[in-house]
Amino acid sequence: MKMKTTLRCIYYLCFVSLINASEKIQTYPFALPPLPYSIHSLKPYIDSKTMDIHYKKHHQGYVNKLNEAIKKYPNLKKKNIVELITSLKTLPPEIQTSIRNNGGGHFAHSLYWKIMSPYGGGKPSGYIAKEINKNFGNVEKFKEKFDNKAQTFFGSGWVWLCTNRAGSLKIVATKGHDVPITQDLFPILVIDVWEHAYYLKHQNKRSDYINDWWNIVYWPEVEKLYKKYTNK
Ligand code: MN3
Repeated sequence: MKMKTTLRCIYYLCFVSLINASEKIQTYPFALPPLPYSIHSLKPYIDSKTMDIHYKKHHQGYVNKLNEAIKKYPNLKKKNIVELITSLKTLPPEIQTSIRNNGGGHFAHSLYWKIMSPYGGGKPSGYIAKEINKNFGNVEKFKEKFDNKAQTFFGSGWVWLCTNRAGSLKIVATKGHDVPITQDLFPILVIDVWEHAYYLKHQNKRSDYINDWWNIVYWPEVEKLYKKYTNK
């Protein structure tokens, strides 16, 4: 039993350090990650106003509330975002919901900004393309499956492409700000399907937003994350 617990601890520490290796380690007070492009540069696929409100109001709001929740707990101030959201059940009960929603929101949005770029779009290549072909048949079939999940997802949430350590890919949808990060599931691509991500430009037409979004998906970043998590 003790051996099992020890092994689990080692596994968890490896998992956290693997995540840390690819995420800039940040602890309290959390801050908005700098955008790797201007708020205007994802046009025409995402308009400036949507970017501005989404990044500076929505994401900033989650960051503020996350900091507010942690403020009174000195022992949590040393924990990074992955440690916080993967140890929810061990946190003080009164802040679990806030960390789940605002911490999850901070993690999800940080990845969302990172995997988009004005230089994005086109077809994936290299390891990630090979793995997409292996898991889904080809890129078109993968996109079809991903699109379908994103289009049919009811309400507010996220659709993710995740890898396990062995490099197998999986499309996962989560509600609200839940994040599919576990000891063997690492997110490498994500689309925000909350209405605030597209309503100003695309109104109720989520499928138009998804079609536009593929033009700004920055595959080199997706592949970079894939390689780090799978050690390729
Ligand atoms: Mn959002």
